[in-house]
Amino acid sequence: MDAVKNLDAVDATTSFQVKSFFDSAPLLKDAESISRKLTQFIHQNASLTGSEGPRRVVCVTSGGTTVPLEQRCVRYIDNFSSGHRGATSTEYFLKSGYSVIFLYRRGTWQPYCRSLPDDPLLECFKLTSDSSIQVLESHAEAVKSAISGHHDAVSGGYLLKLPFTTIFEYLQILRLIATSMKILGPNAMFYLAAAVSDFYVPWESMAVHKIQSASGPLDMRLAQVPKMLLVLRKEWAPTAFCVSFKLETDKEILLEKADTALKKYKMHAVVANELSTRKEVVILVTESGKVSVYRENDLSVVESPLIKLLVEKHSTYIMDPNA
Ligand code: 9Z3
Repeated sequence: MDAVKNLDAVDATTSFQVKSFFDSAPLLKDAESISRKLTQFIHQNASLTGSEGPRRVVCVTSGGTTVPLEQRCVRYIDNFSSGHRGATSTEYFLKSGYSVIFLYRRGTWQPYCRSLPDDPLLECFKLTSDSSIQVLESHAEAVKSAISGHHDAVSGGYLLKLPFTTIFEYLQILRLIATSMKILGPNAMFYLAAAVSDFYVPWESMAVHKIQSASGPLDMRLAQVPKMLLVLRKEWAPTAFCVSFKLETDKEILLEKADTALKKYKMHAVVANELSTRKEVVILVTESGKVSVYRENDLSVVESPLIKLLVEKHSTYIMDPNA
């Protein structure tokens, strides 16, 4: 019955494009080890119950995906995202009692590391005269809170971190996560803050070796990345609470685009943000309307009130997923 309903939801063209994308993507390295870690993490968390009911698990995606231009990749197209939104949101979800699967772009911001300088190893530590390592007093608090926050979350089994670089890795891992999270029913959430490429070069039509410049300007046709949000919502994780993000640089079209995403991809909420003000304000778009969410002051972050609101919306959803 479910399978019939699902086929109805995703049209044949999208299904075909999605299948071709995955069939032609380069094999995911470590797929077995990722699946093993996911199964263990999800089963362990599924067996935990707190005062609010079964423990909730959120998949937070963070950072931008790359699109390789060559199979032995020298050049690639990138999508802007520092990963600050995803890393900060992860901390607030953990604080709210969620467990987090953090799917992040290698080299981007990490949870609990926001107060550390750019090069923590070289800037926070010094060698003493007897060649032991010491934390500089100026960074001691930031280092302590990063180590203890991160250690508590990981060793407690509440935070699983999975890295990606390319669009191929991102979507293959997202599919593994989503299908593994099915057993959590409405206690699962997706918070899709990663900046995902809209266009890509299909693996089979990609140059194998470094593209040569001797032959003059480069003409290149990029294929469209199939719309995975609807597939996630309808097939991979049909009972999860799904939040996607809409990023624009032109604020005139932002809300209209967010509304379209909400309806077209059947999201439970869309977080609309403008590039230049993304750290100060976001707009939460749901079926019941639009709410502007501001950070409280220059020292606080917008993720604090945003996650609070989303946790409330998720609670309402858990009580009646079909409402
Ligand atoms: C976002 O809109 C995120 O809020 C940001 C966060 C990437 C702006 P930072 O990582 O920035 O803190 O530097 N993410 C989604 C961006 C995106 O690609 N959305 C697609 C779109 O707008 C839909 S999946 O079309």
